[in-house]
This record gives sequence, structure tokens and C-alpha cells, in this order.
Amino acid sequence: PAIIRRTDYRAPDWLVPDVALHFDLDPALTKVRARLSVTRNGDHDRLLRLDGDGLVPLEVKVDGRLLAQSEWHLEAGALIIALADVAHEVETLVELAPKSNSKLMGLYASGGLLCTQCEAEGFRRITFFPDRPDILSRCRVHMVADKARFPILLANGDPIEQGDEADGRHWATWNDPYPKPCYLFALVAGDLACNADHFVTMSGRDVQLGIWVKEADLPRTAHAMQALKDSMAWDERVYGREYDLDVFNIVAVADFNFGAMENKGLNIFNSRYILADPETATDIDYDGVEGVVAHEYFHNWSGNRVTCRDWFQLSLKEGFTVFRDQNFSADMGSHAVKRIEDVRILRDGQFPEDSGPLAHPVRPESYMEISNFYTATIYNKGAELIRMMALMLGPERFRAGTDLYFARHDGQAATCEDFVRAMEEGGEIDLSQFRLWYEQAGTPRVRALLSHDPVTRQVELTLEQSVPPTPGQPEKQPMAIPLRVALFDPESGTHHGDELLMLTQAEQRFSFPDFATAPILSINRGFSAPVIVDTNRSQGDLAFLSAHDDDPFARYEAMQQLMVNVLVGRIGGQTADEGAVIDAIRQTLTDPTLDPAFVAEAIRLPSEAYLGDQMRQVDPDAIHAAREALQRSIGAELEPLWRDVHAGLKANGFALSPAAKGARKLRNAALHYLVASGAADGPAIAFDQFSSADNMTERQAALGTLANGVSPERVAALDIFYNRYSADALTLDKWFQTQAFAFHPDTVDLVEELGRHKDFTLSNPNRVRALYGAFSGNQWAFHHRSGKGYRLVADCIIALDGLNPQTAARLVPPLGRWKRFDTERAALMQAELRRILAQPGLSKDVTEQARKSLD
Ligand code: B3K
Ligand code: ZN
Repeated sequence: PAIIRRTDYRAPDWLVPDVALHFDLDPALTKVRARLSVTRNGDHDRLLRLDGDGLVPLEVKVDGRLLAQSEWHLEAGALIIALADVAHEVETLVELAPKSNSKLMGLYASGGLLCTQCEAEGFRRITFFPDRPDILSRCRVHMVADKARFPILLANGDPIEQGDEADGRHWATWNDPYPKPCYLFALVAGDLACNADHFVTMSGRDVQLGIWVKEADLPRTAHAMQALKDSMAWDERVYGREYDLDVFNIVAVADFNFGAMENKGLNIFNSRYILADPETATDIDYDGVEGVVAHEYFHNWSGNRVTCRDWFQLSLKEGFTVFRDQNFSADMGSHAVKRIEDVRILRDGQFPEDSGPLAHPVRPESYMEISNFYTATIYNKGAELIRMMALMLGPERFRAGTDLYFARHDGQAATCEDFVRAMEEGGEIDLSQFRLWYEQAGTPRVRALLSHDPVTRQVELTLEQSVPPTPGQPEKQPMAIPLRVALFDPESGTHHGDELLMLTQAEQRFSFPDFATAPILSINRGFSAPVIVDTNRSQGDLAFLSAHDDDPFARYEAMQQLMVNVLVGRIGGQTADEGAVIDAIRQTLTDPTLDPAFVAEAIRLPSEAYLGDQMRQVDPDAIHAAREALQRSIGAELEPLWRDVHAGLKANGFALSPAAKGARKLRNAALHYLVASGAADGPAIAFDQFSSADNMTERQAALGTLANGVSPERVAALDIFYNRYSADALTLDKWFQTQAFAFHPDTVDLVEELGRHKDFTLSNPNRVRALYGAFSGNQWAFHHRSGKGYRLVADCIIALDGLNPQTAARLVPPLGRWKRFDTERAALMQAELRRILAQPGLSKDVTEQARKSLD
């Protein structure tokens, strides 16, 4: 397969200012007629090339004249036509079979619906078109379908007209007045019910809102609707961005490759990010709905009004939009807890990517298959880049920068460079060196050494940075790293202000005058830069910060570092003292000033994967054993406290307030430690919570806790859960996922069995992710020394590749971590990658990921 390079970008030869699409919809056979007005872009004599993927032109017309077969040809799926003048009308007719489209790209069928997914390159599976994001077209869509099976017909923009035909069919026409790239095209046809509401925008326009789902799911749409209205108001207030059409529709579908899609005026969602009620959704699910609804809504400006020039600029819309949704969610709940959660996601998902064979810059230089670049680096590291700029600029100047960006590029296909330039000009700052963040892959490491001279009373902070080599980038330049720092007086427990230091050189010293005693360093407060910081702080310093730091992230971080030090020490065979960890947890648990949601985060042990990431060679068994042992000690030493917390936080009835969510989070953490303590009544207490809970947050936490053990309650709870929810796909996913995540000695065998369960299917991406995606994130089980875990995942990738290559490719990266493991495991992982690559007819998606993973 060909490699596409960023520097090969060329402006399009032909533009398509207008397009009219006519769909004759049927799951078995859909006819698509497309009429494109095309105009020559510049003075050249190049042919018109319309991308196509698996399409056969049944008719090709130019300016109304039917072309002979000799007047066009196909080249790698694309339709090539010679045109004489500067403007023409080109018409094509193709046929599609949506019900046999298992890739879920283009037009496909899901649970009786017909729907589309075009980003990145799905539109070429619907009709011949120059499928690149820098071609913006006004689009009109006419749909005809059987009225009984498809009573609702939706597309982008505003509805114009509808009517019935004599034969039981009906039609609808939609028009989108905003020129847009074809990846934002969407249509939906089906038997859908609507949660209808409205929103009055800041200039007083009334927008009709609709969330479309299967009738039975209507009661589960209230949270999504509230999130939508909150997002609309937030974007007006915080960024001055108003919605621009008369209607905004969201449709939930069960089979979806991704979380959701921001199609103009018609967002299409994976149903797991729309449907929520206390019976089936956890608090994390509720937050996911709120965050993804906001994310897709925010794309209307950061993505749709201003789109991307080419796919190398993907983070222009994704990094910025993630940053926007993170801040929205923080405003809806707790800033402190949201920041901790986001950093955890970054460390668990992006840091490993950045240190492995698939590492790539936030603005990549090349790709084989763009679907493989919807990564944590583009999304989450990209958001951190925006966050650093916002921090360096401050709120007013950052807003001046975004105002300039939106004003200057509205209606355009822009680049990351355009964004940075708008920040520079609007925010009056020089970002020359900062641009390296877009170019250099790899997580920078900062070494921070603090020294104090009692005679001169000077404190000196020495900062050294290095960026590790990554594929294709052996040498790195020093980055511009904004670090928020404070120096604490150990006596009083206070500090003199918080400073933003700019580390711009490989090594730099900062002096602070007038300290009678050596202060304690609090650094990278708020996680101001996405870097790894090594310090010379003692366990005592960390214990101090875990009790006194007034920056919640830094306080959490001190506690985590305290735990990491003990665990990494023990994994390395040292007898590291766990007393400091237990004391810090006791102190945190009994501090009445702290938000329970923060406490729950702070007392949680670092994940096995995060611990693995701290080691040169990952030893999954030693990590598991050390972490379990520490958990048991914490549980046993503080058992009475866990009992109190667990009993004391039992709520009297369900509420979704931040306080109620925080209480559930801490209560679940207490249950977890209580069971981990080995107390004889642990499983019974968990089972009682499982049975009596009036919400999924407590029910699933109890189930997860039981699933880790081998008690009789485990079996009972899993059976009860299955019987209660087997008819509800989203909730049944939790049953698969809980078992795949479980720290149970037989997880590998259980996952193998679950892969053969009658409710398991490769055709639903959520189900695949619930079983194999979760399993490959379970370090201890996946890396079982037998290699069976690797084989199971590779078998799944091979089986899924023929159906849905995009989802198959997302399962490859865990197999690519082999360099970090012992030679036996590494050999087993490489062997599975080779076995995958040896499959005949392997997709471009999996080929790219597996090849790079072997390097
Ligand atoms: N923009 C979509 C991504 C769809 C990717 C498909 N390969 C979702 C989002 O980021 O909002
Ligand atoms: Zn997005």
C-alpha cells in the first residue's frame, strides 16, 4: 500500500461548489445519483479524478450527455474523466448494498436503520467524489424510501420538503447551506422516535433539537439532551460561538466504529454515548455521554465551520475539540477531578503510544491508512498542546487568539500552523519554539533537582530535559515546556505563590532568593505540560505534599509517586516501606475538607499498566503480585476506616449531582479495599451492594470487585447480571468487559470461552471492544506467560479483518509492546504479529499497524 506524505500536499485540481444527491434507499440495493458542479481550480489541463471505493459507475454524464465507456476509466477505484472547459456538471449513478457493508464505513445498515459514516474516507464508498477535506460543497440531499420501514428520513442541514408516493414509498429533501467537506455528509433512514426540545441562541434564534432513538430507548435520552443544551450555552459563553442552522439532530446507532460523528446538523452516535439511565449506566457512562455530546457539538465550529486542509491536520480539530470538551466537563463538575481523570487517560493511553513503535507527532508526516491516526496522540496529546498555549497566554489573550482563528478561517480548510499563527497574533506571543510540539513525537522527560544553600539562603532549581528517539526521529531538539512550580515551606505548609517557568533549553537553572530552610518542590502543578518529571524528592517530601499541596493535581500526583516508589521498589526486589503510603491514605481519608471524589482518586493505586510503564522491562507477574500485596495491606491496616466509609456513604435514593457521584466513587473504592483486605465477610458485603444497589455505578463496581476473586458470590453475581441484562446490548457489554478486565487466575481461559458465547459477535464493535479490547488492557492476563492471550487477540484480529478492518486494526497496538517485555514474551508477541501479516488479503489498516509494530 502507498504511503501518503504531508509535504506532498497540493491544492485540488477541481473544486465542487455544489452537489445534489439522490438516494433511492433500500438495505439490499440502494441507488445513488450524484450531480456535481465542478470548476477547474487554476490554469491546468489535468483530468477530473473522483475517488471511489468499491463503486461501479452505471452511468456517467457530463453536462447532461451520457458518456460512452471509452470516455472515462477507473484508476484504483477512482473515476477519471477528461473535461474541456472551466465548469461542468458531472452526474454519476451507482448501486450500493448497505446491508452487506460490514466495514461500517459509507452507507450501512444497523438494527433496521440505514445510516452513514464518512470520516475519514467513507464518502467515496457512497458516490464518486473528490474525497478530501479541502473541497467544500453546498449539498442538497433527496431521499426516497419505503415509508413503513423508514418513516424518518434525515440528512444534513435543514429539511426543505417531503411527500408521499403512490407505492407506499415517501421522500424528503434536505439542504445544507454551509459549504462542507464530504466527510461531514450524513443521512439516516429508519423507524425512530424523537426526544424533541429547543434552544434559543444568543442572538435569539430558535433551534429545534432532536435526539432520535428506537422508541423503547426514549426514556434513556434525557441526559444527552441536557448535555446538548448545556454545550450550546457553554460555547456561546466561553468562546462566543453560536449554532448556525434551524435544526440540530442526533441519532443513536448500535453498530459504530467510533464514539460518535460530528456530521453537520446531524450527529450520529454510538448508542453508548447517548443512552443513560440509573438502571444501566454508571456515573462514568453519564460523564461519557455528556463529554461526547459536547465534543461533537463543539465540532460545529472547531471542525465544521473551520475544517482541516488535509488529514495531517487532524489534531487541528480533534486536539482543540477535546480541549474544549474537557473544559466543558470540568465546568459541569469538578475541575480537580476532571484534570486527574484526563491525565490518567493520557498516561494510560497516550504515553505508551508515544514510547512504542507506533509513536507519531501530533501532526504526523506520513500514513498508509488515515483511520489508524485517530489516536490518543492526535486527540489527547493534541489537547494538551492547546492547554499549554492557553496557559502561556492566560484566558483573555487565549480568547483573543481563538476569536481571531474563527474569524480568519471561517468557511476554510485550515492547518495546525494557521491555529498557532492565530494564537501568536491574537495572543501576542512568540510560539516559534513551541511549534516543536507538533513536530516531535515522544514524551519529553524533565529532571528537576532542587538544592538549597543555608548560607546564601538561595534555592536553585536545575531542570534538564530530553526527548526520547521515536521511529523516524532519532535526534530531538529541546522543547518549550511550561512548568507551574511552587516551593513549600515544610514548617508552615504554605508557599509563596505559584510560578510559571518556561523550560526552553536542554538544561536551565532557576534561582529563588531568601529561603531560611530547604523548601519542598511542587512541580508540573495542574499537569501544566504533558511530560514525565523525575525529581530528587524524598518519600517524606511526597508525604508532605500529599497532605498539604493546595494544587489538587499536584497533591494527587505526590500520592501516586509515593505509591509508585514503594511498588517499583518491591517489584525490583527491595523491601520498600509501605507505612508512608498507608499513613497518607489514612490522612487523606480522614481530611474533612476534601471532596470525596478527589479522595477516591487520590487513594487509588496506580494501574498495573502505569507501573509497567515505569520499568525498563515489564514483569507483569511481579507487578501484579506487588500491587495486590500493597492493596491487601492497605485494606487490612485501615479496615475499620473502609467499613465506616462504605457504610457511611450509603445513599438514600439515587441522585446524579456531583456530590452523589463523588460519594459513590469513594464508597466503591472503600468496598474495593475492604474486599482486598481479605476480611471474611468481604464478598458478602460486595454481594449485598450488588443486590441492593439502585444504580449501575454501585452494582457494576460490586460485580467487578467480586469478579477479581474466586468466591461463590462471584458466580452468583455474574449469573444474576447476565439474566437481568442479556436483552440490553449496552449493559451486556459490561458483563463481557467485567470478566475480561478481572484479575482472576483464569481470565485468559474465560475470555476464550466468552469469545464462543452465543451473545458474542464480531459484527458489533462495542461487543468486540468489551471483550478483546478490555482483555488486552488487562496487563496481567493478556501477558500470560503461555502466550495464549496474544493468540486470542491475534485470532480476533484475523477474523475481524475481513469484516471490519478499522476496528480490527485498533486491537493491534498492545501486541506491538514486545520490546518492553522479556525475550520469551517478546518472541511470542512477534510471532503473532507475523502470523497476522501472513494472512492473505490483509487490509491496509491492519497491515500498517502490524508492520510498524514489528519494527
Ligand atoms: N470525528 C470523529 C472521528 C471519526 C473517525 C473515524 N475513523 C469523531 C470525533 O472525534 O468527534
Ligand atoms: Zn472529534
